[in-house]
Amino acid sequence: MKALEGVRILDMTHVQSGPTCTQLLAWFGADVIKVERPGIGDATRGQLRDIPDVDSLYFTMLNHNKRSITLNTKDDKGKEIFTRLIEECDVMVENFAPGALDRMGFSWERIQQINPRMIYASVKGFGPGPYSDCKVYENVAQCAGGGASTTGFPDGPPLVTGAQVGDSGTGLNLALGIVTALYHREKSGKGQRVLASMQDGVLNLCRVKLRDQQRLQRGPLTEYSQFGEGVEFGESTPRAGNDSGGGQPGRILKCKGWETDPNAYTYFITQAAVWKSICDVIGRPEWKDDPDFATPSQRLPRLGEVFEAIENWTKTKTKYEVMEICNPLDIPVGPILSMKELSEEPSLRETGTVVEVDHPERGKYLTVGNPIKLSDSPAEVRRSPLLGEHTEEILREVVGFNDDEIISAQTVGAV
Ligand code: CAO
Repeated sequence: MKALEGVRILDMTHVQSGPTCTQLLAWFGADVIKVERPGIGDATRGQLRDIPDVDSLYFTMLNHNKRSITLNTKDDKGKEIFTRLIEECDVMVENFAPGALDRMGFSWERIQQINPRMIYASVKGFGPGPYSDCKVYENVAQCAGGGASTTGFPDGPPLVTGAQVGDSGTGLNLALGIVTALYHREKSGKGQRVLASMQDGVLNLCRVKLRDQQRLQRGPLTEYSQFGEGVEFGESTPRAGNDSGGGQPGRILKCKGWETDPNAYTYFITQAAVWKSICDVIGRPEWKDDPDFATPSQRLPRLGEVFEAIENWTKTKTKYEVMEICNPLDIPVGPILSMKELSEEPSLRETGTVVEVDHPERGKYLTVGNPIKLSDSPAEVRRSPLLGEHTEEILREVVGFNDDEIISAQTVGAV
């Protein structure tokens, strides 16, 4: 039995943030019923298509283990079916533009009347406040949540990151909110409203940058490279390039082959505890006792010189050789892995983090499996549903319709 078996989710999500949340719940065993507009479906089915007329990888990789019902929730008959689904489900999840469900006639008050045990969970771009009405996509959230202003190099423009911290990150927050509310319902018997805003989610992940904002008022941030370079600090947390976020200085350094391979780099952390080993490895044993380099505070103004010496060594090794030499000495390093390398890495296939899935229309493709592993509830990744693939099954099983009622709903275009 899976951890969330018996939990039924009414999934009104689309695009990325909401679907990542409900996909996770489905992997944990919940029955996720994805509601989509008849004939249209989730917009991502047709976005960034690599094969004509076949659900895109964008869609398939975000909607595994779900069932799909098509339902026009603006039509009278559709509203009646939707009401029955609210009665029968434990959780409703949505990430429409603000107010969309209210406009359909399903406000939180109405949902509570229909099913007081319902947990109603939403992703929105912003929480209550001046921007609560705005539509938001990933990069907007990264910019509004502090990610972009603190990413990039100090002399360059703000940058967004490839990690989808606004969408998938907020999806994770919402999933946690939902299981917490389910746990609370066990005791209270009542559902509740769960809201995860993308701005809040990104800011939460930028916590250390708000820490630095406050430290800045008491003096320069000595672990930032710009300190050693004599560049003055401004009023807000600056972009730190590839500086390590913590108190252990680190940078991305070139490795053998960097001239032709854009990912022949390693991250290298000069952790204080292993400084002497670092000096030996890079051929600078004299730095162990040099009053300019022996302690972390002596090194901080000279990080440029330190990392130049380390890079002169890493450039003679591949990123994997750097790992092989440094790991046994407890020197924290990490190769810069490309998507190609990650997709081919056998250990990720073995743990189910990278999974090959078979789809009836597109054939085999790779996806990222459940990043959270439960010992008694392993995730099995099943393909995403075709549009409306389970409409009749759900109308019969969950809504309780007979053949005539199904035909009648089809005839009026409600499903
Ligand atoms: N039956 C009938 N109508 C349906 C329906 C159904 N089954 N499913 C959706 N609709 C309707 C909605 O009710 C809405 O209609 P109204 O505008 O008349 O109320 C309409 O379809 C479109 O919904 P939307 O405004 O949410 O969609 P959009 O493509 O214009 O905006 C997005 C997309 C993501 C910008 C917006 O949904 C949003 O800001 N969501 C919240 C933040 C979020 O999750 N962003 C991350 C997205 S991933 O990058």
